[in-house]
Amino acid sequence: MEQIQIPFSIPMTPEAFKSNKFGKYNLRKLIDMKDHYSDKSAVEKILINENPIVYEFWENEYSGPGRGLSLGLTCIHPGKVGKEYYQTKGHFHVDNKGDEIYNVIQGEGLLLLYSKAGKQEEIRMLPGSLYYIPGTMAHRTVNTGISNLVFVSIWPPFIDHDYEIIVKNGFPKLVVEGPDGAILTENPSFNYALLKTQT
Ligand code: PAN
Ligand code: ZN
Repeated sequence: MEQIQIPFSIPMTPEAFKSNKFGKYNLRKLIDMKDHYSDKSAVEKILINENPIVYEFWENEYSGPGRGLSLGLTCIHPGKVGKEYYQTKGHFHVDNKGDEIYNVIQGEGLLLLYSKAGKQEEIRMLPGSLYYIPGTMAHRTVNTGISNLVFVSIWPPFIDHDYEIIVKNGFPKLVVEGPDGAILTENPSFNYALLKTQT
């Protein structure tokens, strides 16, 4: 990929990242996400007629001299699979290395976090707020609103993402539609014991 000249500036919008071909583009449609929803029959039902975009993100890995920073932008579309809201796959940073910062630009959502040591947290995401994610905690974002959830992320370069344990085990909490909006429920398939075998 072409090295971006620094210094630079770019508007924090999906349109700007798209039109500037800024970073590597990743598209996640429902078919790619089918193992990440607990209601498998709801997934299959939607896929009979369509394969909607769940989220897209751009990643610009710094590869210049010295100690740079990588950055990206994520746009999660609004929507639900059964009662579960559209969400990212979520991942650990390999070797627990590399903290990360998210800055919400638009929309509303929830940031789900947990560590292999048993710590877990769920934080509301609102425009204008910044979120510090320790490298030890898996993180997933969920769009609980009716418009796109857009956020910028910044991380030290070349962090590898581990998605495998999340596919097997999910997150401790599910985010589902309640009578007055999003609520958190326990994920019945989540098993901390499975994590003990991981480093
Ligand atoms: C983010 C995520 C992005 C997409 O840039 O990679 O929001 O989520 P998934 O990677 O879980 O599909 C980040 O946390 N980078 O480290
Ligand atoms: Zn991350």
